[in-house]
Amino acid sequence: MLTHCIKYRYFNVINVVILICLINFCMYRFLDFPKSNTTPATNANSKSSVNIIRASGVTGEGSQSLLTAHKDTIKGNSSLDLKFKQQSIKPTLASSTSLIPKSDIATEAVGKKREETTEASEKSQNTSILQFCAIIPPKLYGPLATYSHSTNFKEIAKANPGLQPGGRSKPTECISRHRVAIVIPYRNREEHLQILLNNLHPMLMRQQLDYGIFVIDQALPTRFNRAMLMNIGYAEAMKRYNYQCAVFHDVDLLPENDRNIYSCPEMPRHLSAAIDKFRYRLPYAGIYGGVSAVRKDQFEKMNGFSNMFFGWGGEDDDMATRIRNSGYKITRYPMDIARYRMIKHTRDKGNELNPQRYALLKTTSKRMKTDGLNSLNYTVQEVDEQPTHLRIKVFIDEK
Ligand code: BGN
Repeated sequence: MLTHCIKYRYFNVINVVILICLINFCMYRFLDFPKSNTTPATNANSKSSVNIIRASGVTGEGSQSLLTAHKDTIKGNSSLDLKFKQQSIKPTLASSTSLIPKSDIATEAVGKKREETTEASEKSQNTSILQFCAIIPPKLYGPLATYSHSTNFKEIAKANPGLQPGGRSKPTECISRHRVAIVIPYRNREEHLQILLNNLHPMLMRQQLDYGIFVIDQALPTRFNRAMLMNIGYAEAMKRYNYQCAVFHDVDLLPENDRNIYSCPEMPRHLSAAIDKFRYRLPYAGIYGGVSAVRKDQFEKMNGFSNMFFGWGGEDDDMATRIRNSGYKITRYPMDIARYRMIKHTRDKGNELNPQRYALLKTTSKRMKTDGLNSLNYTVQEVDEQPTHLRIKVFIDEK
């Protein structure tokens, strides 16, 4: 009798367990409880990387893609370069196909050191309730159609709500991981600037950057000095905000993929590797012109660009040598991401080929300690806060 009772009680316990399992199953199956592997992206506070990311919003309504993260390089505690390969895309809407990213997504995880500086800035911004933005911005499209029409700066600002005077913006939904100064060397190309900003602002906002646009406008009559204007833009930007990173941007290059993130990874990055003018191929391995990104500490270690290249050509090659001499390496996103369309134009007056560039390039290693940020000399003539950018007009002397 006793053994019978014990058996019966066990039987009841088993029944209760089965019942609980059934209830759990029903709740998860039919009530759509959150599942742990569908987290949209890593939170900045978590130091680990996510392997499977459901990228809703990337491929358009009704379609989802699974992105698998591959750790490319892991060096101790330093930042990781993550490369995200798209595994499968099943578009359910024909109209959404133009928004489907057809290639690798590229972004970078932030190293421990950088996270610490961002955390410090969070405190100073008094935004402690906000979380850091996801490592992979959630609203990227991938390949982009470029806009070719020029609208005035006021209209561009109107079309991009949230843009602050002087071309400043940062996400409101989260704390940006990247404080980026975008520096555009400039002279007499208003239409191109309008076209560029029309393309750039929406993309930078989707990339959830904390950024400002600095247009450095060289006064006549001296020959155009692209590299020196970039040094000036860097110096002026750093006076105004605690930027971590600078992106140097030619006014005639329009990005064709918003996965080309305008932030600064572990090594200097040549962002415009594939330009339509060069049939989307690298003209030569060491090319560094067009659009490039470099971290503050690295740029300072290299003493910035040279100030001695007046006229067209060679200043980027000089920088490529500075990068190598400082122990860095030029990195690039895959060619289907680092894509740009160049606005067609004729050579500007005052920017003729620089005949001295070959001689200058022979002396880079000797010059770089004394020719650069530490020898920068210019006069600011005007600071003009436009709705879409800060235009700084400068005079530079050609000695
Ligand atoms: C190179 C220029 C670069 C320019 C690229 C692409 C020189 C130096 C003499 C070898 N370099 O020829 O400055 O970015 O073409 O246009 O002219």
